Amino acid sequence: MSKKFKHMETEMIHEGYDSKEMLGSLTPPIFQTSTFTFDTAEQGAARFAGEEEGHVYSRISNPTVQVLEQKLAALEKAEKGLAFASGMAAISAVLIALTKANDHIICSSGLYGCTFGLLSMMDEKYNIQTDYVDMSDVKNIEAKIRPETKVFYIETPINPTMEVIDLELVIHIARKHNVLVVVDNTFSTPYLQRPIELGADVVVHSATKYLGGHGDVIAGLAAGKKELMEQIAATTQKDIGGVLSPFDAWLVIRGLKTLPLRMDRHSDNALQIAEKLKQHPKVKRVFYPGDPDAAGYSVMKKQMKSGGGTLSFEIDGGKEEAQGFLNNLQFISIAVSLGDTETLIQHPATMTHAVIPEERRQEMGITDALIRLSVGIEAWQDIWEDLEQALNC
Ligand code: LCS
Repeated sequence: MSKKFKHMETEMIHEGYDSKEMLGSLTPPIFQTSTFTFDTAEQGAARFAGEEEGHVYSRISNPTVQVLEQKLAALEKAEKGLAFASGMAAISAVLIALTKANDHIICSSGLYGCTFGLLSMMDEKYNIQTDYVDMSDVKNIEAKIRPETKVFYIETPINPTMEVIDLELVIHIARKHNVLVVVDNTFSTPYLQRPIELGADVVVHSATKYLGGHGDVIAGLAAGKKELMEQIAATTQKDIGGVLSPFDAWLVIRGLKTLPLRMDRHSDNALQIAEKLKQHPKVKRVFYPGDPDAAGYSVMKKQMKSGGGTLSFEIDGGKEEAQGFLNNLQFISIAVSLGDTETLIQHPATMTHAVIPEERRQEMGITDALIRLSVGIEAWQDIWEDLEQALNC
């Protein structure tokens, strides 16, 4: 069902759900059931054969989860969405479905630590090799393309270095070489950036982050063309089975209603904090795509609504100084994850990206001095006050 609203703020709230179909319930009911009864044996057979529409079993489909899948498809301008038990369940289902043994993947020069872990495992088990490439130059990408190259896998902005990849450019190369493009849109959300409109084949999300937005759920999503998503649903989603529970889908649906409000505030706050950090003598470098002085600013302006709520910065010193600074904070929580209402801070080299071997981590720009800040929606002045006192300790 698509009501074709003109504005995303309205889509977030109304798409994918019709209260008239649910006894007038304003919010989607939570269908907390594992299975669905059939009127007759023949009806069960018809549903299994795909000859009759309807639910069978909640690992295959569930009405509450379906509302979220329809919402995501509408927001990402995709034909079909799928929900998973975590961002990693979504990413692994998509990448395993799109590749076979001995295929090749080209990835952005940085990415979330566990996605790096997944790609390393796929290499070890199935000889699916990944090249990590600086995608700012077309020549770097084309130099790595082989006949076995199946997928370009891109995070933009990249976790945690906040580098921005020019999607239009990379998608153009992919089309030329008949390669699929998968974009992890976790940091931007469809409110700020819609890769499928630019020609990407699949978008994946950790809905644990901004989409859920309240630090109370682990969830993943994927969206793309109907045929491709149906293939993923029928293979890796169904048979590996990392599906989302109805209650967790409901939490993400609730989170989505306020996503535009929260994202605007996250972005405004992050810009203020980036400006302040840049002026502090103990801060060596700040990485925030919304900063007009940032290397990726023009690409950000081209493909994103604003810079988003996450930034990183290098503190003067190394691991000891970074950890000391984190320990001096008073109300900002030391925690991984991002996109919550609360400001969260973490040390990627020893936390989210610790699984990446040191040499490669350095190549990715994840130094021991790098700190990642997920700027919450509190008053930015209070966030800055805490950061400043901790830097001055
Ligand atoms: N993609 C990105 C860009 C992520 O940052 C994460 C998690 C995932 C996928 C995986 O999602 P999950 O399975 O956790 O829902 N990133 C985390 C982070 O930076 N801190 O904690 C988790």
